[in-house]
Amino acid sequence: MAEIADIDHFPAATALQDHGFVVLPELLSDEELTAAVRHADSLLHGVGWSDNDFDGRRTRRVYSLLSRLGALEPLLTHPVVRRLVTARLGEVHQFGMLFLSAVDPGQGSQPLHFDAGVYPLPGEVEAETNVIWALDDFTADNGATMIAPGSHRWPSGRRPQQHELVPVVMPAGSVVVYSGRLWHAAGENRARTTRRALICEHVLPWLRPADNHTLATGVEQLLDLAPELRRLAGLAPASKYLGVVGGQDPEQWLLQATRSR
Ligand SMILES: O=C(O)CCC(=O)C(=O)O
Repeated sequence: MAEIADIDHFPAATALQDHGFVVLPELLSDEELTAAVRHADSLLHGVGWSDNDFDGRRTRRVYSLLSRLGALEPLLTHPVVRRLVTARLGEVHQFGMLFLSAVDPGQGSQPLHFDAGVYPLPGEVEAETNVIWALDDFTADNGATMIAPGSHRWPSGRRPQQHELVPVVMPAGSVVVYSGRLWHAAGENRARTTRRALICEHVLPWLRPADNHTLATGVEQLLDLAPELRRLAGLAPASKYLGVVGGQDPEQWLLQATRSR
């Protein structure tokens, strides 16, 4: 089983660097977890199974969450997770895909992959650091994410063998933070209950994120977000010359444009 780190006595950032993942157990209070699960359920309500083998034909997914974060917001801004992601990607980075994933009973294993595989970059570039929040207990039977520890350092083309995979077993309210180069997949759900998770990708600021947050969220709702989230949604320029609007910081530009309406 995947190692569970005690953040107080274990350098989580070093574990993430060395093993390609770190599990932080029970970061949420009971109240935060209950509220997050209730909100996740309201978003998942009425959503059908995905229509493709990768997302899972017995899996329900909700994408583009920024305009309806509700009680999921504290998970996206959790200080320990933010610190770890920042340690990997630097102060300025942005969200990749953000989604809820409810793996229902009968769902088989997801195809193995590493998330940063969408970017044609050399292996030594740490382009992406991702986060899976367990909204249910993750068990070896109910579809806990399967990971191949250390695979973030494997040469390109090496794929995990079955015996190299371990389930990320963790109680609800815990989180696994992992490198975008770590091989993994949602596990098979052989249990009778659903495994719900919030999955948050983070990528370097000069990459195109998997989701178009500006269009998906809408300008008015971007402005309603907390400044930290707004900038994670892509409003922070990567540099003085990359990601600007007419030479200006997009957030400042947007604030001025809406003020002068
Ligand atoms: O749900 C999970 O455990 C992992 C999902 C995943 O890796 C993905 O869809 O890219």
